[in-house]
Amino acid sequence: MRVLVTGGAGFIGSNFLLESVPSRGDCHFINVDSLSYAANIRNLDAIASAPNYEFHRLDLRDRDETRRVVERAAPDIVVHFAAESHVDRSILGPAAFIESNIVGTFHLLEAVRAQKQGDILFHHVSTDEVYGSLGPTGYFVETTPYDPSSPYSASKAASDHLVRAYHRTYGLRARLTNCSNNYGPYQFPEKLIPLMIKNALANQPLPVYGKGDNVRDWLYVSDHVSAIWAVIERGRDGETYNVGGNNESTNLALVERLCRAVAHATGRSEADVLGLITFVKDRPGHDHRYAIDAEKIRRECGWSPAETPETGLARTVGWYLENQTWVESITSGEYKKWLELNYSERTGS
Ligand code: NAD
Ligand code: TDX
Repeated sequence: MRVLVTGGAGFIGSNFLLESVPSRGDCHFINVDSLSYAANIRNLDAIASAPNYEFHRLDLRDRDETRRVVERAAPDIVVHFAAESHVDRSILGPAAFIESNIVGTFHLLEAVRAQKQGDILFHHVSTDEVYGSLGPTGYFVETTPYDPSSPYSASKAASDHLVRAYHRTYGLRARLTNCSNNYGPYQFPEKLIPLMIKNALANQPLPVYGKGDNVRDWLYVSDHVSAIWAVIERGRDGETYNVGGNNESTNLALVERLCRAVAHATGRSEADVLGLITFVKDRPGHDHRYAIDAEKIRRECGWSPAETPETGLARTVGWYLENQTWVESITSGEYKKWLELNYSERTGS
């Protein structure tokens, strides 16, 4: 099987490849990524010279090059991770999200359509954010109407619709997964969990938006990887599968938990680390609660998460502690500019 992976140098794509390349010798993996700020090709050092792996730099915004690369790759399966993925960045600058997530997905779909597309399995990796926001009760199911709030989630919703349209119109063998918030190794520290661990280790403020009462459902990244394989191997064409960890937490409770874990791991007092929590101006259009009903993927594909919240968070804190040079290597001048842009107005500094 030839597996074309887009966005394989990002957080989830790296974890997907690091787990899949060594364990699936029957598959040849072709990783394409534009190497945006969110990517780090060094994540993949451990598999870079594996015989069943290759990398090509590709920006999906380039239609002709996308078509050429897909033609050369001749994939049996496409796993489409590539996207601009950070909600706050989409609020401060939506254009890149429209270009990469909507137009980029369109170029990829067109490139696949130009091939033996009747045979290619197109797995589209998407998010629960397309469904909008829940109140205090209830869960997102696969038939929940789309109601995206941010430019990021609207761009992902548009890409989901395009993928489904290619299934219905052109017979593309498409499958979609809409997953809740991931966490784990190699996550860029613009997202909540790695940002909080990084700041706590550096004794810097922990910026919690609003009152910290927004709820997210957290899933360890390896469980997302196993869900994608479960759908590739046992799912049905044209179907969507929600993926979640049944692990809801308010942001504040989660940050407090991370503070305790960092205090425990570094020998500092819990009060010192908890004292870094700082409430800052809220995110505009901030979705209140996400919660996933993952019954369909359990029933049809036999998937369930392997990590518990306790084991997943402990592994994640441990990984960031052991890999502080990784964090330093990716937090360049550009990252510092981002922190200034996103947080200075929030904190009034
Ligand atoms: P990420 O930002 O860490 O990685 C995205 C990767 O895509 C990067 O390597 C980047 O260089 C690449 N990319 C971006 N634009 C590109 C373009 N135009 N051409 C080629 N490559 C491009 O994101 P992630 O957290 O790994 O998310 C991967 C996918 O999973 C995304 O589609 C995201 O919407 C989805 N998702 C993420 C989460 C989460 O919690 N992180 C949850 C559900 C779904
Ligand atoms: O500094 C912060 N303070 C804070 O309170 C940051 C960065 C976030 N937050 C809050 C906002 C959210 O309620 O934490 C929650 C999680 O924020 P993010 O990590 O930015 O994730 P979210 O906005 O929920 O979106 C994520 O989950 C779904 C990913 O970024 C998406 O790619 C994925 O689709």
